[in-house]
Order: sequence, then structure tokens, then C-alpha cells
Amino acid sequence: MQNFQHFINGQFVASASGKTFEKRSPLDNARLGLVAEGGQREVDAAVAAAKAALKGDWGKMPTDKRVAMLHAVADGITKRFDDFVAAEEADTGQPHHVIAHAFVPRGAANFKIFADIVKNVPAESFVMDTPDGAGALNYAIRKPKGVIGVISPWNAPFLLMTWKVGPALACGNTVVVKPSEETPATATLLGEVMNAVGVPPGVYNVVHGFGPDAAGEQLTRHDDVDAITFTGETRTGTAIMKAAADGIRDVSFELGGKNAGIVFADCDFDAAVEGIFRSAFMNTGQVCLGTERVYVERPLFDRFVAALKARCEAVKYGRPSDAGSNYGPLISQEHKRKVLSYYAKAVAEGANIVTGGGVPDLPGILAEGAWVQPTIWTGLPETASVVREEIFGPCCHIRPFDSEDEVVALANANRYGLSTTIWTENLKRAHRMAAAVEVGITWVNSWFLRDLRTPFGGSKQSGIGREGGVHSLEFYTDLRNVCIKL
Ligand code: NAD
Ligand code: 6OD
Repeated sequence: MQNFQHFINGQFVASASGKTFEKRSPLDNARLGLVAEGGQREVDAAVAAAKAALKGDWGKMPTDKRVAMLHAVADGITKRFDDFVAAEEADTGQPHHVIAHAFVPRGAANFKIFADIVKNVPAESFVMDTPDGAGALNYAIRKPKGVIGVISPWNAPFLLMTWKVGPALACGNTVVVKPSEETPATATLLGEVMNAVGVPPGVYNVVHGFGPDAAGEQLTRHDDVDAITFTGETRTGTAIMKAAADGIRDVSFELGGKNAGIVFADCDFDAAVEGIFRSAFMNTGQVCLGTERVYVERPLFDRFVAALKARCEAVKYGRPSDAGSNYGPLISQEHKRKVLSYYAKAVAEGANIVTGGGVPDLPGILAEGAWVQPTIWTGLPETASVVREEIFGPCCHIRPFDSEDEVVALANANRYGLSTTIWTENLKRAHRMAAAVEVGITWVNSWFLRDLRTPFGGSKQSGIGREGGVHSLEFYTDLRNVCIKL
């Protein structure tokens, strides 16, 4: 049993109310620990600490020293790599290789890369003419925005939280993080690294708790929070945007997706099957970039469906520590109920179930966990709820198509616009398709291949703004112009 406390002003503290909530394992529903349940008092204390730190050593720190400190944070994560991996595995139950090769290393990289970007990106300047002929010089300076409220989800908790905290701190801000109530572990552990490498108190704060009418909402409504960066459901984004309207606070939103995977008959077949398998089923389908809608050019359709089915039926359920296990549970019993309700809806809507559609038969205590089968459907109209709505589970609907125009129209006929993955060996077609799909991120012959210097975010109802590279600086700094008459 582990207790997770808030991290406020460099100290681990319980809630003033003494309130806690349980964290249960997704693997077997065992109680893992108790999490301090924050409320207004903890949010007030964390925001006050973050505001004070802006005036203290952190606010006065030269950029070079701040950059070096963030490199030390990254190194501190790497030094405690096994602890971070174990913490993330306990919180999410996901396979060891996903966490150890993707999520935790990315957490460390988020500190290094944005520190380097801040150090190396020049500010713009313009020399202008003036009537007296002497001219004037304009130059821009970037200042931190202030206290950033970070609200993060549970699906890749460490990667997604540090993806915001890294650039926010690199730009000289301070942060108050409200991690998902489902995944308290890595945000808490990061507090230990912050202290170990000498990050001043108040720069990084964590308040645990729930969202609506609780710590999350209280953070987004706090007068001294200068901007809010949020990753999570589109519906939650709507609530946060309303809260941010009071005080005209800036928001950056990475929201839901119902992404299309598009497979042309000229693709590298094995690579496409493997790519779509990853995009639909990695992390048990709990990836915003996942492809719950798959469109396959008709000549390849039957072969592709059969190959993906075989791939799904070969997954190895198990604990992260079990040798060879490559498929984990959903995050919680609540999410399992949601996903299974969609599995039932698919049946009611007349789907052909190619594989899955239920709960696997697992031995012993694992039967108590949040496991569901990887599931493929065919035969549904685009109006079916499982084809239109984000499920955020290990499932996809596959539909044949006959032309580029048709598949573009199908892919775009959705309120979300986060990402697409396109599989084709025809380069001209790849360019045409990438320009035609209404999404923030297109991958061709790949998926979730990330270069942190690139813009990342969603179109339509999948988000507001872009983060990544210099785009993160746009959100996390206040860009000011200075005009000097020469
Ligand atoms: P969620 O919106 O339920 O919760 C996210 C966070 O918001 C949690 O910390 C939660 O406590 C908090 N929250 C909830 N209501 C709030 C409120 N009214 N005010 C303030 N905070 C509130 O999302 P989730 O279930 O944790 O994550 C899954 C969702 O996240 C999916 O929709 C997925 O597509 C999306 N997501 C998007 C991206 C992206 O990059 N676009 C990445 C990951 C996840
Ligand atoms: O890689 C990233 O930076 C990122 N934001 C990934 C999002 C994953 C969604 O589940």
C-alpha cells in the first residue's frame, strides 16, 4: 500500500480535510493505495506557492541555469527510471515495453528538448523607416505567462503531463498540476526528482483530486492561474473553456479523437497490418491518436480484416511483469463499463463481430481486472454510434472503400479532427491525401512517430492551439514587442 500526497511548495502534504480516495489496480482491482483528495485549500496553497516562486529564485534565474536545471530533471528521471516505470505500470497496468521504451523516456525527453528549444530559438526583430530618416528598431521578447494550470489525463499519464510541464518550466513559468485521479503515481514521484535536483519550492506543484466541483475545476477557476493547458475529453474541454472565460485566461486543449486509418491496396501489406494493429490496440486502445475507424481499399479488404483478426487473437494478456505479455487492461472498472456498453451497442446496431466483443476468460485474481477483448467490427453504417463516437477502447470498425474521394469524405465526416494514418506506397497520393484530411496530424506509413519539434494538436473539436517545438513557446510565453526610436 502506498499513500500519494500532494506536492506543494516543495513538500509532500496531506489534505487539510484529511480526505483520501482509493487507487485500485486495473490488473486485478486490488487496492494499491490511498490518494490525498485535494480541494480549494490545497489549490489555493499550490497556486500561492507557484505565484511566489515566480518572484523568487526561479523568476530571477538566468536562462542558462534554468536550462541546466531542466536537463538535471531529465537526468534525475533517468536515474530513477525503474521507479518511474514501476509507478506507471502500477497505475495503468500497461505492458512493460510500452512504458519502458515509449512513455517514461519521453517524459525525460520533454524536459531536455524544450529546455534546448528555449535556449536556441531567436526572437524576431524588424528595422523600420521613420519620417526623420533615423529609423526604429523593433524586437520581441518572451516572458513567462505566470502560473500555468496543468490538467492531465490517465492514458499516458507521465508522457502527457511532462509534455506540458517541460515546456512550461523551460519558458520560466511555474505550474500546478492536477493529474488524473486514476493515475497519481508519476506526478508525485516527479516531486522527489524536483527536490533532488534543487528546483526551487513552488515551481512544480501537484494537487490530487477529482475534476468537476473539485480540485480540477477549482484550479481552472482560480484568479491567479494565468493560463490552462488541458488534455482530455472534449466535453471536459468545454467546461474548462467556460471557467477560463472568467479572467480571459488563455487555453491550450488536446481533446478527443475518432481517427481514421486509411489503407490503400498499394500499401506494404505487412507494415500496414502491423501499423493499424498498433494504432487501434496499443495501450489497449486508450490513445487519443488511435484509429477506431479503419477504411481499407476494397481489393485488400478481406485479406486485411483476416490478418488484423489473427493479430488480435494472438495478443498475450498479462501483468506488465509477465514474460511475453503485450496487452494490458483498461484503466478502471468504470472505463470497462463504458467500453463494454459500446460493445453492446455495436451488436444492437447490427455489427458483424469479426473478433472479440467481450471480456477474456482470465485465471484467478486477474478475472477481477478491467480487461476487455480487442474487438473488430464490420458492416456498420457511418451513422452507427460506435463508428461516430470516441470509445477510447481496443476496438475498430473496418469498412471498404473504392476511391480516394470517397475515403476522404468518409474520414472527414466526423466532429473530431486529431490525426490520420495513411498506408500507401504512392507518394503523390500520400501528399494529396495529407492535404485533404481535416486533422492536425497525419502520419504516412507510420503512426505515433513523434518529433517533439513539430506542431501537435487537433483540428475541429479535437483541440485548440498547437504545442510542440516553437509552438509550445507561443502558448507558454507572453510575446512582447519593444520599439526603440533610433
Ligand atoms: P477527462 O477529460 O475525463 O479528464 C482529464 C482530466 O480533467 C482529469 O485530470 C480530470 O480530473 C480533469 N477534469 C475532469 N472534469 C474537469 C473539470 N470540469 N474541470 C477541470 N478538470 C476536470 O479525460 P480522461 O478520461 O482522463 O482521458 C481520456 C480523454 O482524453 C479521451 O477523450 C482522449 O481522447 C483524450 N486525450 C486527448 C489527447 C490529445 O492529445 N488530443 C491525449 C490524450 C487523451
Ligand atoms: O506525443 C505526444 O506529445 C502526445 N501529446 C501524445 C498524445 C497521446 C494521446 O493519447
